[in-house]
Amino acid sequence: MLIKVRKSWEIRESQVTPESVAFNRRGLLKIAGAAAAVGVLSACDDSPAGLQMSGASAADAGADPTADLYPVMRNETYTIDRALTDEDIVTSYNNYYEFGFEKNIKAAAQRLALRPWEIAITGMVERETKVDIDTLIRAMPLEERLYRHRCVEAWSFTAPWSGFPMKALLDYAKPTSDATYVVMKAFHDPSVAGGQRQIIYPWPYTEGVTVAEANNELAFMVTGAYGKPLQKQNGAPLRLVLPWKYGFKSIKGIQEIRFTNERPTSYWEALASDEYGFWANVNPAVPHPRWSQATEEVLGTGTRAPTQLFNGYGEQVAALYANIDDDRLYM
Ligand SMILES: Nc1nc2c(c(=O)[nH]1)N[C@H]1C(S)=C(S)[C@@H](COP(=O)(O)O)O[C@H]1N2
Ligand SMILES: [Mo]
Repeated sequence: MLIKVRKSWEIRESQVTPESVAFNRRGLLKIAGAAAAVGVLSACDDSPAGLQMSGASAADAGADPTADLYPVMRNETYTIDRALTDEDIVTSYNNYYEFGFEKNIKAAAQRLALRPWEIAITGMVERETKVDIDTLIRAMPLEERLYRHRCVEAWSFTAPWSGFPMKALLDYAKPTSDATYVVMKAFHDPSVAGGQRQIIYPWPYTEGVTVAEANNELAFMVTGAYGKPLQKQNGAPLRLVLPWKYGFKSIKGIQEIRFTNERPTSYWEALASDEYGFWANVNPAVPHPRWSQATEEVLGTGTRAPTQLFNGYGEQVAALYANIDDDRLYM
């Protein structure tokens, strides 16, 4: 579906996702006067997504070069008290705004070529470098973890992710002692990602965490899911997963990892800082300005469940925030 630029009184929340509603209201209306005058602005002019399959590059038509690594050993420390969500749901109900503002971006995402793919390690590190994704994945200690995922839009799922602790990435990257934040940037290629042709969005998608959060045992760099290499719509070849934070922190399609001592402004924060903050820790007691966070729709079950503080991971992460004086830890 196209996202139309409506006058603010014409926007109906049921037609778009909450995150894109925020965008329409807070960002787009302010700065897209010219586009609005023309009438329609498409968030994804690749839609309907299914028409774009043939655009996939020959470069990655073959098998994933890391396929032999999967399945990886499960780390039983990270299990969950809920049933795993069906793979079909997790791989076809996605947020990936580069490819559109609806949940059905799976087909459009197939245009992204996954090889060659380099990860740039930049900023406050012993030595800035670029590493080929296959070299990096093969150098990392891969394992499987079962994690809950909680989107800020109040839906959730449980998935078996494969990947490596973010701490292992920091050991590899060797940040200097001055670095206090890790900033990650996604790929930027408007020729394959229709959403990125809307230049008023703050592309590339950017996210960041403190170095202390990155070193927390739960912070996980994901390269696979359901015992296979990660699919494009889930953020292949490399994404972050931070299970105690709202899902928008878990950036997909990473190409740059930058170490800095300045707190970054993330994508959603740039669009609507009064709705999406830097910390974004899950808390059922702190409502989003436009909806409650008390419960969540558990995908595939037809039921809602109570949301838990830190998405149930308080034991591992609460200490990170004990001495932080910021009343916006939970948005
Ligand atoms: N690059 C990028 N990463 C992203 C997003 C995005 O739009 N672009 N959406 C985020 C949001 S809002 C969520 S809920 C999760 C969804 O991950 P999934 O589609 O694998 O479930 O990805 C996050 N990572
Ligand atoms: Mo999300």
